[in-house]
Amino acid sequence: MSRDFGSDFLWGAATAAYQIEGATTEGGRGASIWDTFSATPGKVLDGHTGAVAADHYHRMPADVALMRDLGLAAYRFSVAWPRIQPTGSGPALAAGLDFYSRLVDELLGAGIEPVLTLYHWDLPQALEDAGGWPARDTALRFGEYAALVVDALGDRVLRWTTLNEPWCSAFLGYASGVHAPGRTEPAGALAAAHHLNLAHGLAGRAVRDGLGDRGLLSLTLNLHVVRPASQAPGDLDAARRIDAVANRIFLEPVLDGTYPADLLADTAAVTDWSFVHDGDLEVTHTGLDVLGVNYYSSQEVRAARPGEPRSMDDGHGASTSSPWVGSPDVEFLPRSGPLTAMGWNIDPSGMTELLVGLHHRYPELPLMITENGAAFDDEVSPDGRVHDPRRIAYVHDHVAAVGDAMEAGADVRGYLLWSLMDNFEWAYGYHRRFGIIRIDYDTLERTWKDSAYWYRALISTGRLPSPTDPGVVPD
Ligand code: IFM
Repeated sequence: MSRDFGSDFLWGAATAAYQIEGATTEGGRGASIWDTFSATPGKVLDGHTGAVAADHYHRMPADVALMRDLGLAAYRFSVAWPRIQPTGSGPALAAGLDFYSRLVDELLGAGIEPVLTLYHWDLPQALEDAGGWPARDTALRFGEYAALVVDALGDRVLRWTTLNEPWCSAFLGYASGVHAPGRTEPAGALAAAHHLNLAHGLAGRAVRDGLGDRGLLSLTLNLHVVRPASQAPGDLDAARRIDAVANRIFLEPVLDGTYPADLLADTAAVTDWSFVHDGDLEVTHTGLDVLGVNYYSSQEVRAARPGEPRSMDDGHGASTSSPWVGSPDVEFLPRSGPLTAMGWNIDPSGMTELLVGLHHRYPELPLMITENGAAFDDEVSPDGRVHDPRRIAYVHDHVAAVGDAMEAGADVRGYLLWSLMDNFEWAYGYHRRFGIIRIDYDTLERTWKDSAYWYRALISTGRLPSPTDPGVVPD
């Protein structure tokens, strides 16, 4: 018997503005840090940028029709802040709001629930020029921006996510510098993390003020499943440190109204945390109606062995500056087993472990998988189809792992696959394909991969098909 997820379970797919929209100079849109970063030689593989991406800005109605054909019940997208406020402050631009308003109307017309993310990494460049996320003012501006979007779309959108993966914004953006804006300032990265938490709180207030009990407030985190290489005290401490600076640095201010004491101790040599002002933790402590969980792979860490070469296979790109602020002696062990095109290991048990762990720590908290999926080097076959059995197997095994967590008590409300379509994969440009729909970047043609037919079969029944079940494929 295949597993039945029930009729209330929300099946969908996810994307993000800069990764698919293109049209970066249209509708009055201002520049974002990713426009600047990707235009800087050496920052993105082969100099790729989001200028055209999947051209979703111009093809939106057809893309929503495609989602309807897939049978999606929900679609997670992000709003590009610089389309709404080109310089990150001031009144909303009508053209920007209009694009997302039309998207929401198309989705609702197709029977698809919009799941809106306010920030998926495209900070207006003008705000970066004024200090970026290490500057407190950026959080205040984000609260204002959130209120503008809530005001325009809150009559139709009920599911609001403030931030996507603030760990990446803070630590890849400001510590290792492999993401925009590419700064390498460990103390600034910790300040950025706090200001992102504050921004979440301010935007959360805007959502609650605008929608009251109708709205569902969420935050999406890329929580790290970090296992110690052994039970030796040093290795256990390595895992604890990474858990603090990757996971608890966001979970606790939002769900408990505190910062972890061990995190403050681990990072005391880097900063005194004086950027946390009186009253801030009341703002960050919003509680959540649902926590968004992004999970792709797991990691193994240990205390660095003096005199031995140090491995830093953390899956977040090479840099001479570590994203692991306050943890200079932690080593990330090389990954084993079949890897995805990102070099990430495939570990569905990590999904179950993560969800069950969250359930034990926060028993009342509903969870939603807001991203899970895999990049592989897909090819178009001579038959014109894209056969991607490894992606199907990956999604199959991870959805099963979600089911295992639910059986163990975790309150998981839905699964949003990353990604609906191939897109701009940040520092890797278009060289990594996560979509279940293939994008031909020369013609911008959309082609269903085998995984799209398979996922449609899953959605239409709410039951997990065998990974070898092709679904209903047209001749
Ligand atoms: O493409 C990204 C997405 O923007 C954020 N989460 C991880 C995905 C795959 O790397």
